[in-house]
Amino acid sequence: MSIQPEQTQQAAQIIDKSQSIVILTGAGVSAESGLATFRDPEEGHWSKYDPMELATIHAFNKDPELVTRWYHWRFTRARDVDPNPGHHAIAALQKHKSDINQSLTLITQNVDGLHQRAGATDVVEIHGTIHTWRCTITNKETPLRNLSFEHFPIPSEAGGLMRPCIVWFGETLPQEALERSFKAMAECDLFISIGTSGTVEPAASFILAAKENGAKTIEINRDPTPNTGFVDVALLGASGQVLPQVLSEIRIEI
Ligand code: BV8
Repeated sequence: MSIQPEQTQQAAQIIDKSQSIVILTGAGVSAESGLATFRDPEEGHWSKYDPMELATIHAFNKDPELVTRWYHWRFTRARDVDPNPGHHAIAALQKHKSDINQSLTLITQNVDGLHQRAGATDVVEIHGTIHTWRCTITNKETPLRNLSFEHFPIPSEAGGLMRPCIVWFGETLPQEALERSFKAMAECDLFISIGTSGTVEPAASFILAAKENGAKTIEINRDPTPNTGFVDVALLGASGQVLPQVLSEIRIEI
């Protein structure tokens, strides 16, 4: 089902008029960079593992070598790909809104760091980041680029192990990220959900909270989600193609 031009124009007009925007992104935004999403099948060696099983403290405690290898592989993938036009469009919109003294808060469920590499700033990483790891005993954090992968799992100086600073299923989200998210949602007049299946809580409920606070809602996603039926505008397509089209309607160049 292709997107009608009037839908793109309607989304562009809402974005142009909005003074305080929240964008929530998920793995779909990084798909056109070549990174697998959570619910699309992964090719190759890792296809036999379920991310929902591996992204848990239980899996790490049971087989720290396997989980460390999985995250090392995901880190090398994220390091070796580039942001796509969808990331650049979001960064360009954030800069445009900032230049005219309006606000755009970018909240991402992704841990790949591609938004920042595309120029986005103050990104709220509600599920943490793959680029920083911490000691399981002292919680001392170290950038992954400073760690050596001679051994899997990675021993820490304190005699524990290093784990990624990522929020695993069953773990609570970083307090500061949650506070920034709830404040932005309470104040926004537009909430845009991009590239997420809307299945992981509490992020999946953010769009509802914003809508209940009176914000307009836009979804840009390749497939329908549980939110598609109630958003003001649903653009079904690839974010790397749709976002530049929407921004070109309001003359924002990427
Ligand atoms: C919490 C880091 C409080 C890991 C992630 C039982 C016990 C404990 C908790 C729960 C429980 N039951 C339920 C829960 C809550 C649980 C949850 O929601 N589970 C779900 C699965 C039912 N949540 C939690 O555990 C959270 N913590 O609740 O703490 C607590 C604590 C204890 C007890 C109770 C409560 C923590 C959740 C965070 C987990 N960590 N990531 C890692 O990255 O390795 S979540 C993980 O899923 C990623 O962050 C990912 O981003 C996120 C959501 O997935 P999506 O991003 O949406 O990706 P997905 O593949 O699903 O969809 C991609 C979409 O893109 C698709 O719709 C596709 O159509 C679209 N797409 C594809 N290509 C494109 C595209 N769109 C546009 N353009 C394209 N080109």
